[in-house]
Amino acid sequence: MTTLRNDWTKVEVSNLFALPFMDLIFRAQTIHREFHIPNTVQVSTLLSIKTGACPEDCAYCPQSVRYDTGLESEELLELNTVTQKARAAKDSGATRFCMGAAYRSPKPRDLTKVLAMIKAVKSLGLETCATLGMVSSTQALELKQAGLDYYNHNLDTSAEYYKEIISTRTYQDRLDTLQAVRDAGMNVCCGGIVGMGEQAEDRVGLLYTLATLPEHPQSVPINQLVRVAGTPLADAAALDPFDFVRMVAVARILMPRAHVRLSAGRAEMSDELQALCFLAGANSIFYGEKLLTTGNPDTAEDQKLFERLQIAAEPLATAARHASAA
Ligand code: SAM
Ligand code: DTB
Ligand code: SF4
Repeated sequence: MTTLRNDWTKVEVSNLFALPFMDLIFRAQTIHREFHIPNTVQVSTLLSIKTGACPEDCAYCPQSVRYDTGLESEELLELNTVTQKARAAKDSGATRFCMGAAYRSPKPRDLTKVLAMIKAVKSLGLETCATLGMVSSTQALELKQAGLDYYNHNLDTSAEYYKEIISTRTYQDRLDTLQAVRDAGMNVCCGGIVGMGEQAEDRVGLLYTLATLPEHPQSVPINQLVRVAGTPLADAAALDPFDFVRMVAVARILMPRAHVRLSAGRAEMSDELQALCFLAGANSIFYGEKLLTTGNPDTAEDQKLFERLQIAAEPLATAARHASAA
């Protein structure tokens, strides 16, 4: 019996990364089967509800106003557009709909509109997720009351490397938002990005911080950097794919109950590499031809991959700690 632990040390995390690859994968898959239904993957669809012109300076992000990435900005979408997209996502097999906005933090007028979107998406029988930047305790409670099941807010990297990536808000700001979300009783979706030029110790540091939060995030997205021309990280060195798999496996071992999402970067991954990620304990994906602003595999391609691997989409709400009423 594996027990859930929040007292991991950095040395223990580092030792997991140092395991021979096959031992690491074996251990991750063993724990995976203790806590999750095998051959099942949770399916989420993303929609950018407000695109670009973001005041923050996240070095990886095509939506920052500071970098010329050729991206066209878009105001907050109309409610109708969002419900249409959510219905389409449900019809094509998604069970969770994640709405992303390029905000530092939502302004009251915008939040009111987003609350209406959450209510509408929830009423379609989908799980709801939003990522709107920093939120206060009051805002988190408003989101929860509107029916938000998950709030996504990533730590992105280790506390030490963070300063190299973002200067416009601190690691502590991020931890404060995560606390507000937890205290409001929502499920926390929090992970990071690999391939930003970080050292091995920064990957250790990120997973250590996630696994020693007062409660493990219910959802842990592991993103491979999408290198977008015009961003400071456009020319970051390519990642060794096995290092990405190691990241998934260690996340699985440290946070056994969490859904670990094989997140951004799938468009550049082979089917075999994705299968290895599932073997290492990934059990959630973004589904649909677009992430927020960059590409994702076609739905038909993903359906074929699931068929070839005999993977089934996870039924609604098996993951939620706090399933809010529709
Ligand atoms: N503006 C909000 C915020 O930053 O909290 C929400 C949207 S933001 C785009 C959500 C997350 O997307 C970021 O925290 C980051 O982890 C991820 N992301 C953004 N650009 C990415 C890229 N080029 N490659 C991989 N992940 C990326
Ligand atoms: C997460 O961890 N990854 C998603 C979601 N949460 C919001 C975003 C990935 C964005 C990739 C770059 C883009 O499409 O703009
Ligand atoms: Fe803005 Fe979020 Fe992109 Fe940072 S990651 S620039 S906060 S949209």
